[in-house]
Amino acid sequence: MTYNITKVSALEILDSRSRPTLEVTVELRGGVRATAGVPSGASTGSKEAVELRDGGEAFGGAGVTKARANVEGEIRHLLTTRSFDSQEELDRELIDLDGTDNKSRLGSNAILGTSMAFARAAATSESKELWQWLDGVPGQEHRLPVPCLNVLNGGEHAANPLEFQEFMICPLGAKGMRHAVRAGSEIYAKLRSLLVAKGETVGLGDEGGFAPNIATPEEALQLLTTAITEAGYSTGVDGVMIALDPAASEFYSDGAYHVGGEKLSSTDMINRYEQMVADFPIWSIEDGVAEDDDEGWKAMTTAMGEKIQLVGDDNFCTNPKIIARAIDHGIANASLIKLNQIGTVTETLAAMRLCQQAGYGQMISHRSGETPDPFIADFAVATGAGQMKSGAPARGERIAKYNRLLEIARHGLPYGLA
Ligand code: 2PG
Ligand code: MG
Repeated sequence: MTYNITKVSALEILDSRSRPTLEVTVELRGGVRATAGVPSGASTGSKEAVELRDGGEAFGGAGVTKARANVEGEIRHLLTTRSFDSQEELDRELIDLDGTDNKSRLGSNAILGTSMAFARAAATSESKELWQWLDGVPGQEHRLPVPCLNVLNGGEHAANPLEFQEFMICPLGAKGMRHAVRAGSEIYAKLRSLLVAKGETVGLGDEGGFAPNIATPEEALQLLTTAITEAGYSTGVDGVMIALDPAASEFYSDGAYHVGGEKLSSTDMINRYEQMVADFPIWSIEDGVAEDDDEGWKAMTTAMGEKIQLVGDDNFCTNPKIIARAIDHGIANASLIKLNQIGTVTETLAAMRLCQQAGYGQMISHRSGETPDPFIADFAVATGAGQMKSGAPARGERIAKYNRLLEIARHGLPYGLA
């Protein structure tokens, strides 16, 4: 198949946190046109591909008009003056055009928006669903992911005292997508009524989860476990489990973890997690220790890696080179997968293939700043990752992804972790 691109444009739009982001549109010869929205994070890893922001007065410096100009300048010129045979060819050309290691010249936002919009346009031009068109991961069949629903928010995503960023419920044992979403929604509603009964606020964090005035992770875990059982679900791999993303880099300073007023060493922190796993139905912990605490990562993997999933996010940045090194060093046993951390569809797939070969799990992820674009839902199905986090079962930009999975589920694909 050869793709001829006739038009490329970009627009500065707002993300779900009211910060500017890019929307890119690609049109193919024949008139098929597709658009993609670029996500953006708050608790970012230091080695993520670089979003180009304008600086200056407008939007507190967060504008993306320079990135927009790059799409409508150099990128448009590249895309409309030759043809492409594949996503990979297009992405490689974009990477070469940028010429830096971290996409800082043209901007990862400009490059990713183009990469995603092309994928969608190409799929549409062949009358395929995006998940059917996208390349996958050899050894992983098309499948519907377990939704990991972030129902309690803290850290950088909320103004409450809770240091841990995300408390997710994961219906591992659901019969299918519809049951999983229903469980998520019912537990979310139960959690809300438990908070109201305690006289807590039910204001929401950036990812749509509640952000009550809770001080310790254990209190949050207790609440969540109560919500699961009172909503009528069992805990366990046949029922609903909990996943955490403490995003520990954000509460790590001066060589210590600052949690609920306490100062913990790496070893203390890991012991604390082991106690949490003993007391609560936790099956996955992401970024349990800080991005640059390599010794902590190794110790945590040795202590807990046989029992639960340990996901690298801030330390991995969906970067195949970094993940390869981590695998060699026995760090984590799964990777978070965020397209905008690395900046093209092709490199994201490369990161996942590497994980698959090493027996590492892959959790597809949204960002705290999102648009209604459900791209990651299709991407999760295409790659057979088996798990995807997209925030709470509330707020338009979060449910766009879950609702898209409900749509895809009508094709009768298998559900859950492989
Ligand atoms: C994370 C993400 C998404 P952010 O840490 O995993 O939940 O947060 O997009 O703010 O980096
Ligand atoms: Mg994270």
